[in-house]
Amino acid sequence: MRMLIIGPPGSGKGTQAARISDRLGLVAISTGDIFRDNVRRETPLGVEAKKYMDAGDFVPDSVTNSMVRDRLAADDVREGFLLDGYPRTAAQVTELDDILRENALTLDVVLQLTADDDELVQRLLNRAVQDGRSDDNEKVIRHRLGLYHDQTEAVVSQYDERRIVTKVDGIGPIDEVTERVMAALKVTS
Ligand code: B4P
Repeated sequence: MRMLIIGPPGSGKGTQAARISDRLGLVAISTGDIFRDNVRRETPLGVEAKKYMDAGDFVPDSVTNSMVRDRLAADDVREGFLLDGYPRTAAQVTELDDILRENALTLDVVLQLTADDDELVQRLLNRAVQDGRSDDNEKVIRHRLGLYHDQTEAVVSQYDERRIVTKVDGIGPIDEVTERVMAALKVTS
């Protein structure tokens, strides 16, 4: 299966992506995780990305697209992948279409996780206490949510027109959300 997981910050993308990739044996690729790993290692990509991430802005498409292009050219994704956090802009959708066409791959499912803004802010403020992520403070969280509504919802609409979106309610205990995801993907345990 080749799938995307899309949702607002805090909706459980990273949380559920780890569980889905475990259960289905898919290679999970999170652009946020790749950026954070580069920030930690202080690579040139990390130094560039950190400026945007700390402000809650999208890392520029030029940087993000080439990173994803390289990753999707690797052999381990040919049998299936779960892309988490990409695409987030209309331009990234176009780029992903090109990358998949060049690698003779198609997309099967776009999983959309939903949750309301107040719940999302609360979850991310909790994560700030637990993990100390530099982009989890209320001002930056609200900015990230605004970007999701302004730009990434349009991405979901594009995939909706292709009839490949499966919507799952992300509210509730994490295990319950996982079961909803598996049911929506028609995977039996
Ligand atoms: P991401 O790493 O994608 O960060 P995120 O949107 O906050 O989601 P994440 O996956 O981490 O959180 P989750 O919902 O699982 O991106 C970070 C930054 O990287 C972006 O702001 C941007 O700057 C940059 N970036 C990434 N991709 C990019 C792209 N394509 N283009 C440009 N820039 C890009 O979980 C959140 C919290 O909620 C966790 O603490 C979790 O424990 C909790 N939680 C999850 N499910 C829950 C549940 N059911 N109930 C209660 N709590 C729950």
